[in-house]
Amino acid sequence: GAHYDFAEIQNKWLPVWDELKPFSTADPDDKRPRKYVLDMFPYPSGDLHMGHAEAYALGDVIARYWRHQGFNVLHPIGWDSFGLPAENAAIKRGLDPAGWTNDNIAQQKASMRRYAPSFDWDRVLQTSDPGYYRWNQWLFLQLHEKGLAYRKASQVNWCPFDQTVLANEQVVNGRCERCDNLVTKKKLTQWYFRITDYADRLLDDLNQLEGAWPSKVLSMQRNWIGRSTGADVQFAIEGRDEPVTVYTTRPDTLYGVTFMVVAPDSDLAAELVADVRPEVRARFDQYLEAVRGTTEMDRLSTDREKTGVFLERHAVNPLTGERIPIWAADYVLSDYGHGAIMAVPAHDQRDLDFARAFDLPVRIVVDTTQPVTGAIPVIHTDPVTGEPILPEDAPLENPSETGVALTGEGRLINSGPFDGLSKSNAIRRVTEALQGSGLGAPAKNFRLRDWLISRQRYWGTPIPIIHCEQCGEVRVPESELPVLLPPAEGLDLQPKGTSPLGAASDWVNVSCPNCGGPATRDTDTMDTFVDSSWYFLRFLNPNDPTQAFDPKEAEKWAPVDQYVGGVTHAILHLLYARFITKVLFDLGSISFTEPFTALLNQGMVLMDGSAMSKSRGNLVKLSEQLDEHGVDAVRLTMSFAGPPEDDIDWADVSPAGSAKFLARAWRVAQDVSSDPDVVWKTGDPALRRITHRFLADAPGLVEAFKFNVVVARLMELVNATRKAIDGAPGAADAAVREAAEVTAMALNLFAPYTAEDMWQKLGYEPSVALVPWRKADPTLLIEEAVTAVFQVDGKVRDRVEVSPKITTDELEALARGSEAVTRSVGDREIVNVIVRAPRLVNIATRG
Ligand code: ANZ
Ligand code: ZN
Repeated sequence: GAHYDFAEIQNKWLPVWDELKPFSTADPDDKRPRKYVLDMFPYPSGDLHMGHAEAYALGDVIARYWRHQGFNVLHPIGWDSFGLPAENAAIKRGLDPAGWTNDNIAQQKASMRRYAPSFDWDRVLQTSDPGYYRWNQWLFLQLHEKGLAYRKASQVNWCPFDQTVLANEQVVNGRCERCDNLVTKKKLTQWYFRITDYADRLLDDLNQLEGAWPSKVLSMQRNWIGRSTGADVQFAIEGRDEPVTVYTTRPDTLYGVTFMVVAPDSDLAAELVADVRPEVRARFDQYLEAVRGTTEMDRLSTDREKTGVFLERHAVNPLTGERIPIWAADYVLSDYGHGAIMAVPAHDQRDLDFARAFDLPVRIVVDTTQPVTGAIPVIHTDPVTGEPILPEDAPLENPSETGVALTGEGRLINSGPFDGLSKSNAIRRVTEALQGSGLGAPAKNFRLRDWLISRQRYWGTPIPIIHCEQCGEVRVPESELPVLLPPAEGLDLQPKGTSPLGAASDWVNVSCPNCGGPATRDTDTMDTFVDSSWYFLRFLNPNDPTQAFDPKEAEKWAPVDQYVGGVTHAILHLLYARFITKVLFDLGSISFTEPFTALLNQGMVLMDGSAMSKSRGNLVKLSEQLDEHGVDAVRLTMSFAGPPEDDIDWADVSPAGSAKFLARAWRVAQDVSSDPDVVWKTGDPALRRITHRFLADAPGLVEAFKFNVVVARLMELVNATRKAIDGAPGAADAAVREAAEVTAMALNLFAPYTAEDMWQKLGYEPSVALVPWRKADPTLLIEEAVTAVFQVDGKVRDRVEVSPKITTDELEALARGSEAVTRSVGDREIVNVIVRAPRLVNIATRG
């Protein structure tokens, strides 16, 4: 048409691309170097929304960019289609989760095709497909064989609303991540993956990602893994044969221990109260009851009032032989360290709060006013005179009075042979002393827990284990995979704490693969984070029925060069994918240890400053935006709104403005000479300089994710081209054509439909997406400069390169600022300054 009609352009090019498959990665003989650009795959929980639109627009800028740079770019898409959202929605509507899921996938797929990210549509996968989840089962078997998948009975996080177990990661501020109800505890036998075996590597390998992953994500991962180093120390217990081991990060404070605390919900506490006085026992039981209903967050909180029960039992300090009381208190957790601590109220805030609440002694063993070698002592100043108080004069304040524990550096006191040592030396020496007498050893602990992977829900991968009375846990032979989910029909999917699969008796009852005797299938399904922990490898051969992934293809494509997705997955998903990658490395299946070489977290799309939601009534529907403004305008708006990491407030951006710009760019192509064989060199140099500056700068800007700046520069280029068309040198000039071609090529990053249409108007075949990035001509990048001469009393004192457009004032300021000029003037008086911009300044002096 003669005017820009986005709908017409979309309808024209979509079938052409379907036919042409410009983003196919099927050719095994493709000689281009490779890049793997991956967007986090979506849950099919409804149609695509604005958040998807942002993520897929930004990821596509990167994928398209690398193609222009001559790379064979793998940019696949799939669906994370198992899990609670599908199941809950299916229950609510009385539908089969499979059918509901597939309908949503079909809808999302249609929307995605129209939205036109440069996906390779021949590599689609969905995790609820047996062809996919059988490899989850395969992976499970590998972990089981290595002892990395195991069952244990333990207190688990339990969501009473979803009636399901939650991983620690899915508990946010004591509430269920999905439904926001308070999480409680329940004792259940569950499947775990032994991710804690990999804690050190998961932590240490983060260093490799420094600079390539957002630093915020790196520190969230580090905190989550939470490595702490210290010592295990053994305390003898009166009336008990075995000592109790405690974990401490401060063995240097051992002389300051005044009591011991055990977690009320630990096995140790249960044993210690087994034969105490009935009154104590009763008090303890009552306390335990209350503790059971308290969240971990509250238990660890420092501002909560301390509670506890004295057990009327005693421990013995291994170094001093001192007898100390044993208490049970909820600020000690049963599943960290050994579930028991040595309490040092003078130097630990929670111990101090507890000691003050129950009137227990406080003994200072580190003088925190003493300077330590290597550390700069804090100089206190007298509040009245302002005079410095020398360190040795600073008062050592008593924590039992101030309520503030002394946690800083210092030197040991009241610690027998260790007196005078600095904290760090003392930590080493006390640990050595304990080790020498067999009463302790260096130790470390992690905040990270093993990954709880079993769920008592229907819509997930069945765990490929058969329970046999004779043989115990038996792995389903690989040849019998997949263990198919039984049909949902006839099963009650309502959550009730046991898996709905248990009711599928034909499915559950099998003969043992080992002895042939009667046996039953495990009825739990896997956490969907298992599905997404390795999906990036399945894209390499998504339809291969013989293996999870082809190691040769992994060698070619993996790891992922650029991963793009929301910061909501900064801990869980990324940690699990990193773990499974290391397991696969150890199995010899892949040769790399980190799955995602670089990571970009896009911000959120907000509306009027807050997250969009149906309940808030501020939902902006993507489909309506696409109908109103067109795909390209919405995509361009996502890139132009600001740095990709920042949130976009849809109330503050203008897709209409984007559409206007696209029309303007499109009309440039329309107005340009139809002869593609012009000689660039003959073009107008001023316009060519703008074009080539853009060509030179854009790659660095894209690689630094400054997409908004690239768009702004593109707007500048289009404006300059329009000026050249409407005035001098006119539409027929070669520079105009060159600028239009560069615009079409670069616009492909942000607005592929418009770009393709422009490309055709300029006389070329599709697809513009495969055009090599035009080389910037270096001779056009040099800004012209002239040499200005600075004289003092007629003698040349300095020369500087300046712009030919420099103003008189600017040039004079430069001259007065010149060091050579200032030196030459000395302390004589300046009586006259003559400026002839851009070439000369003469300063006349007297005196
Ligand atoms: C004595 C001590 C003195 C401690 C002192 C600290 C300061 P991170 O860094 O998190 O590993 N602790 C050990 N096990 C615990 C548990 N199950 N529940 C609650 N607290 C526990 O913290 C380790 C420190 O937390 C340990 O070092 C212990 O207190 C406490 F001036 O031992 B410390
Ligand atoms: Zn058996």
